[in-house]
Amino acid sequence: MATKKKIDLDALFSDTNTDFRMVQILDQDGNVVNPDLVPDLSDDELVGLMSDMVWSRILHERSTALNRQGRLGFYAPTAGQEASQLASIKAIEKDDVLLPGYRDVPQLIKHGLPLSQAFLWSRGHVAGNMYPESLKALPPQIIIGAQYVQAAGVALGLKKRGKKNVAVTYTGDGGSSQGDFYEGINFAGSFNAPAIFFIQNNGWAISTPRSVQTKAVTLAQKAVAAGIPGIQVDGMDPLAVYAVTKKARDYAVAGNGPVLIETICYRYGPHTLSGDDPTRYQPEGVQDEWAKKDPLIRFRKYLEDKGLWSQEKEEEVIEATKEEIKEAIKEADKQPKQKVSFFLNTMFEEPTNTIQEQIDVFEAKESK
Ligand SMILES: Cc1ncc(C[n+]2csc(CCOP(=O)(O)OP(=O)(O)O)c2C)c(N)n1
Repeated sequence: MATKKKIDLDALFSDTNTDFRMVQILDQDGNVVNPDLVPDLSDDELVGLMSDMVWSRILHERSTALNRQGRLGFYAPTAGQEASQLASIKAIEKDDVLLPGYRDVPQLIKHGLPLSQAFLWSRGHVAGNMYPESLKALPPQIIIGAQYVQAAGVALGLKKRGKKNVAVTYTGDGGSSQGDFYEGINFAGSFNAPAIFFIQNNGWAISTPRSVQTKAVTLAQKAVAAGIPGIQVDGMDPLAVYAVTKKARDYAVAGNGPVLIETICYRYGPHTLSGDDPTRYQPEGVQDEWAKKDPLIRFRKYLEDKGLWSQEKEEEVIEATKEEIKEAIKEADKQPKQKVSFFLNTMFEEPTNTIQEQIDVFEAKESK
């Protein structure tokens, strides 16, 4: 039997990389399979990462329930993608600029958006988009792929201002077929702009399976045409996602240009809660297969073996998260109902003539 070649991260970050093997550190049973790549995280940081993933799973469960009760609006499920989302944002600094997609609300909250505002965004309330000065992020993008072009621009801006920061953006496997995707990675590559582009490959773009998304064997290899590193990582493995993101950040901040990262992951349940039914397009048993690779299961096992995690600790995090959600909903409920005139008034610093006309019409209606 041929001996398996060891993965060398430095070689993968070479811009002539043609090795797109999936980087994995923890297998699905929580065993370390690539000891050389284990990131240098303290016990507290490891516990913090697990806590963030548990927090996100509970946020997902509560958001689903609140949506069903009519207390939230738009919601795109995140369960299954915790390692891809929370471990990547953990490797990002507060002054890095985040450009999320609609499924990336957990990263946005961890980057500094108050949870109550995330709920307002879900309800379509403009107040959900009024960010604190300290939050370096744009609101979640619904137009798939569009944030890639914006991220290239933001990254170039950071570079021109001499900042040691990166722009970070996420799209899905479907988004990686958009024109904006190619324009974004190409532009950022041309200008050596410090961007980290994530493709969270969860296997489906609504009902379109990955198999018909592209003939390319991996999505990471799309980086080759842009002349930038493309890395495929196990998106159910928090340690691998963290290690690769950290390395990508160091690489970009050092002036080498952007990196494309494909995380292989899965979303449990529907695309959004707006009527999608995955049982109509996903073969039976797929979800059960992915459940065995669950990021929480493998990381729990890894931390328990180290004596860093327990059932009691997990219960504590769950209770604290539920309390945090309860308080945030109360806070969101305090926001006055959105008037159309308020919405229009926040579109431009100075309303255009036609917007002003509409503001006048709605103000007159609203004052009755
Ligand atoms: C430009 C554009 N075309 C179509 C849509 C409708 N749409 C919303 S989500 C989606 C699928 C996206 O799938 P993927 O990029 O794989 O991300 P996922 O939702 O799986 O995270 C589509 C086609 C859109 N929002 N924007």
